Amino acid sequence: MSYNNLLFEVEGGVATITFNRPKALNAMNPETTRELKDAVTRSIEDEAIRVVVLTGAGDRAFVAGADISAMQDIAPSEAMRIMENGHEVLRLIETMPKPVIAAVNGFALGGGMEISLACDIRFASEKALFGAPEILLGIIPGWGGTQRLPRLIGIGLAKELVLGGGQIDAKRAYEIGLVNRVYPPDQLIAETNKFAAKLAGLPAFALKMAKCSINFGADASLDTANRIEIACCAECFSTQDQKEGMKAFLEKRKPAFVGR
Ligand code: CO8
Repeated sequence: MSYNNLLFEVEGGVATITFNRPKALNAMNPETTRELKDAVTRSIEDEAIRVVVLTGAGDRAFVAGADISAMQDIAPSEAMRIMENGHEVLRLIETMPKPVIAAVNGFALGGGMEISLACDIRFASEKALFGAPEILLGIIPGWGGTQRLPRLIGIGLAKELVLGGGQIDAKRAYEIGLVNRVYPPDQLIAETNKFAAKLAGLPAFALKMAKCSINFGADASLDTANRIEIACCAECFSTQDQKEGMKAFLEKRKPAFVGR
């Protein structure tokens, strides 16, 4: 599948998916959602891809939300379908067996912030702006914003953003734990790629198990979550990388991981 609204590049085990509708501040129309699902599926299936980076084209936006021009006159059933399609691809990103990093280079509003919330890690440019402006349009977040946002930053802060519809800058997003790191705009991609390359060199199966344990433990009781962790960690002992990692440590040398 070739893409009209995304760029898809792979280098050194890192796939970069770039939202590419800069004239509309990379707003997500239904075609972009379909393309994103395809690009994410490719990233899951291609063994050479170890890490995924999501970012936005241009210097203004990551994604300024769902495309409002495609929503104005739709029926509730069509709105539901758009939301279900969005949820499907965001859950795919969240649960895929490889790390996904959002490099938020500008506006991350509404559906744009929700996409970033489904990623494992968020790096932001000092120019990034986050918000849930749906309330100003007479709706509420529909791609997980009322669920993932409070889980990440807490119910009180999430309600401030969702009910108020305001925007926060990268500094505030960092203070409340919405983003992991903040960089000057011209360093965001280089720093993100540096971290992505580091992850691409780490044991792939252990990364998959770490993500799995955190994701599926998060909504479970502590006892159930601890059993999930035990099962995920035990599985790592089936890999060559576990043998190599421990052998290399004991031999005081750098490990040569093979990704299995
Ligand atoms: N949808 C469509 N077009 C957009 C969007 C958008 N979300 N955001 C920006 N654009 C377009 C503008 O219409 C404009 O196009 P044109 O040049 O043709 O007029 C172009 O991008 C540039 O935008 P502005 O001229 O407005 O630029 P400013 O610098 O003045 O403002 C803002 C930038 C503040 C980002 C402003 O564009 C804005 O407020 N955008 C809308 C943000 C928003 O409300 N996002 C949430 C949308 S709803 C949502 O995401 C819910 C998702 C899940 C529910 C799905 C339900 C079916």
